[in-house]
Order: sequence, then structure tokens, then C-alpha cells
Amino acid sequence: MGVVNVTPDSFSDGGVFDDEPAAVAHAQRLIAEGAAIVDVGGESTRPGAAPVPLEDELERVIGVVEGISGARVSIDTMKVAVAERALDAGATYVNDVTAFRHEPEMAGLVADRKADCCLMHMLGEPRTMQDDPRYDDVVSEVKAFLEERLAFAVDAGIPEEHVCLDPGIGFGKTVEHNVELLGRLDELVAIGRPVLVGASRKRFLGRLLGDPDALTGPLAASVSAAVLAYERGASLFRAHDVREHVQGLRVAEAIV
Ligand code: HH2
Repeated sequence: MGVVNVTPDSFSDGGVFDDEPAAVAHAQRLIAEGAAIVDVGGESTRPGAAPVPLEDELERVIGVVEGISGARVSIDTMKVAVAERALDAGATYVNDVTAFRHEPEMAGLVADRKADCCLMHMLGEPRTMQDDPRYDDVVSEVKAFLEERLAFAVDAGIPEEHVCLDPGIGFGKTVEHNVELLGRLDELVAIGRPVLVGASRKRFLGRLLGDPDALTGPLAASVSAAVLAYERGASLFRAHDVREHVQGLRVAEAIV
């Protein structure tokens, strides 16, 4: 899954692809590099990010979704109105980082449109999620959350086969929490749905490498995290640098 951020402020590429032609061209490049899905988002969820008004988010993403061809399009949004217009414009996948908690009607929309969806764990909300996150056991708490959200989705009429699950790397987690989740990913895979991992460029990688103030993580560290997640059973990888992730994962696939 290649990342297409149509935002001025995303943590690693804000402002780089925030006009429509640049975002569409970027998406087509990621598809040429091997992305099976491109994830289009118009609202940054980086730690401390401010919410984006509906009209601004629509303005950023709908034309981009319409312009993409050659791969499945995912819409990265927590707003039903944005997801609905994106599905009208050709998206077939809804990536809601609140797992239908922000607007529970999102589940009904995904069910009606027979779309696929990703349900992600986040502790708190982006504005405050990195303020001292705590867990007794991060893996069992994330697992219980994802099981509950999966049951909610199925109750709303979404077939289980249309759901994938995501531990939400960096969303209300310390470096140690992220490492524990990736190391014990097999416990989340045991729920029985495909697991998506988004470690690409995240700050915990830069911090693991010794910079306590890092705001991003380097490419080699991102690919390393994806490969280890693959080895523990992850099957979707949300990445900014698709070519390098495809290379790393192809080699991992040949060896495992
Ligand atoms: N991470 C980001 C955004 N959306 N969705 C899922 N399912 N999993 C993730 O790990 C995930 C996500 C953050 O990355 P990015 O989109 O590059 O940054 P920003 O939120 O600042 O736009």
C-alpha cells in the first residue's frame, strides 16, 4: 500500500504532493513501483495534528482519487462524508485510523458499498496521543481492541473477509510499545484477519537509532521493520517508498 499524502503538514512529506497533478503523478509512480493499493489522505494524523475541516479535506482528495488508475484506491479518512465521495469517485477501500469510533456510521457505509476496510488501533486522538501513553500489556490490549472493532464491523454488516487489522504503529505508543507490537505481531495475526503494518518513516525508528528528537525514521530502518513484520505474519505494508519495500519484501518472501 503506497502512501499519497495530499496535505501541507504530513510528518514526512507534507507539502510535497499537495496539489492534484503532483499527487496523481506520485500515485502513478508508486503503482509503477509495485503498489497494489494507493492510500490517499487529506488529513495528517501526525502527533499534535489539528483536525481538517470537511470542505478542505474533500477539496484535497476527491480529484486525486478520480485521477488514479491501475491499482486499488484506499481513502484514508475518519469522515463518512469524505469516504462516501471517495467511493463515488472510484475508491474501494476505507482506511479509518479511528476504526469507526469517530463516526460509527462509517461501518454502515462500508457495508452498503461492499468496500474493504482497515481497522487501526489508536490510543486517544492525534492531538494528544503521544502524551505519556500507558498500557499494562500493549499487545493484549491492542488485540482486545481489534477483536472488539472487528465484531462491531461484522455486526454492522461488513463481511469479515472485507476487514484487515492494524496495530497502529506510532499512534499513542512509545518506542518500546512499537517494538513490542512488531516483535509479537503473530499474536495479532492469530485473530485471523490480514494484518497491515505502517512503520514507514515513523519517528520511533529514528529514536531507536539514537536520536531522541527524531521526527522521522530512515528508509533502511523502515524496510527492516516491514521485513520483520512480514516474517511474523503481516500481509499488507503501508509505505512511502514503495520500490524499496517491494525489493526488501520480495527477498524476504523468497527466504522465509
Ligand atoms: N499511519 C499514518 C496514517 N495513516 N493508516 C494506517 N492504517 N496505518 C498507519 O500506520 C497509518 C495510517 C501516518 O503516516 P502518514 O500518512 O505518512 O503521515 P500523516 O498522518 O502525518 O499524514
